[in-house]
Amino acid sequence: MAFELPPLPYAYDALEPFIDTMTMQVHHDKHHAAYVTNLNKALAPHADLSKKTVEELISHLDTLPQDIQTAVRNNGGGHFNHSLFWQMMKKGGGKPSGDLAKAIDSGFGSLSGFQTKMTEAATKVFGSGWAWLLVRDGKLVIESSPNQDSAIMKGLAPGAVLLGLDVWEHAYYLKYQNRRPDYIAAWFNVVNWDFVAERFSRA
Ligand code: MN3
Repeated sequence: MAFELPPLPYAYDALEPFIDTMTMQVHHDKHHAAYVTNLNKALAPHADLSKKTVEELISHLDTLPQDIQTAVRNNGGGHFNHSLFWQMMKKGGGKPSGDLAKAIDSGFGSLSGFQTKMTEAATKVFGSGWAWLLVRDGKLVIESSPNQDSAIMKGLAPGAVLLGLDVWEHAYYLKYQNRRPDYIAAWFNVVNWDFVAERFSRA
């Protein structure tokens, strides 16, 4: 079974004015689609790997045939990250509630303290990459990764990935050009906190 591009869980214009329609179209239909296509291409000669999930593949990169490790890292990582990313956003966003809100307050002082730290991590990514909210050793932590790397490539459980912010230029350049900080500030308006809370409760 080849991997497939999951449909966007809302309309292309749902995140306006924070994330523009054209960016969503190109990001989902072209960039994410290309990760899926290239992942399938890399796996095609390896029928024995066809039953694995993308999480299984990228959690054990060093067990894969050496000639496809880089392709699976980049494109499997891209597929895993973006499949989550679309669900991590929604129109209207909202606020963290319940146990997640408590954990954010105790970990970062407040929601605004969290936003400051997340903004710092996302701003500091040099070139292409992501900022992440993760559960590590039972605590909320903010980290960043280059390219399409994920913490699950280094042993973190997939469910411990709570929230991710894509700071590749393709995620914002059409609307924000070089103003990554403006994109980051806008993105907080569309964070799907219900989705994050649900992942947190299971992590
Ligand atoms: Mn992207």
